[in-house]
Amino acid sequence: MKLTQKMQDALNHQLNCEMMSSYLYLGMSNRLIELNFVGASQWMRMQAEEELVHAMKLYSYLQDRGGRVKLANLEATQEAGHWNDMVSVFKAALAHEELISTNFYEMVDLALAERDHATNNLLQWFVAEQVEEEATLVTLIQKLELVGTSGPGLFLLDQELATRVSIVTIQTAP
Ligand code: OFO
Repeated sequence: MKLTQKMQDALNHQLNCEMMSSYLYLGMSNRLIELNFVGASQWMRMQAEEELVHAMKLYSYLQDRGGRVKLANLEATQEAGHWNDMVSVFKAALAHEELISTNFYEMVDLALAERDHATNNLLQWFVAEQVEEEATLVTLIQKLELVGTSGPGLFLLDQELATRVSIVTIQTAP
């Protein structure tokens, strides 16, 4: 069964949203370095890498189903300068993930309406992933609110965030 044009458009839109998520988190990672949170910056960089994996899942799926991949331009985030502390960065990330979750719910509605069970199956992986991503961010924000502006507390939390490892190996060395 071929993908409908509507479903192809939705998958391409989401593929580009995942690329944009990666770009957004890379900008956040950079901002966290400017704020001297090396661990949180590392955590966010790993998140940026993970979003690329999500994008590639959609990319491969479109190709596997005989669809046409359409890549869009990426826009740099305008808000970087407004994130003046760690908690506002993570709150912005949570707000972004909530939007992404809404996208997936709408795509599931479309897949069910079209009786496209293969796409629905793929989307269920993303729906579960979104639950995990939102829960992780909510927990982090709760910890940050608990710590407040305490220097030693923020230092320890930053160290904890530094332990996140990559799920992909992106070679940056020559
Ligand atoms: Fe791809 O999970 Fe975040 O956006």
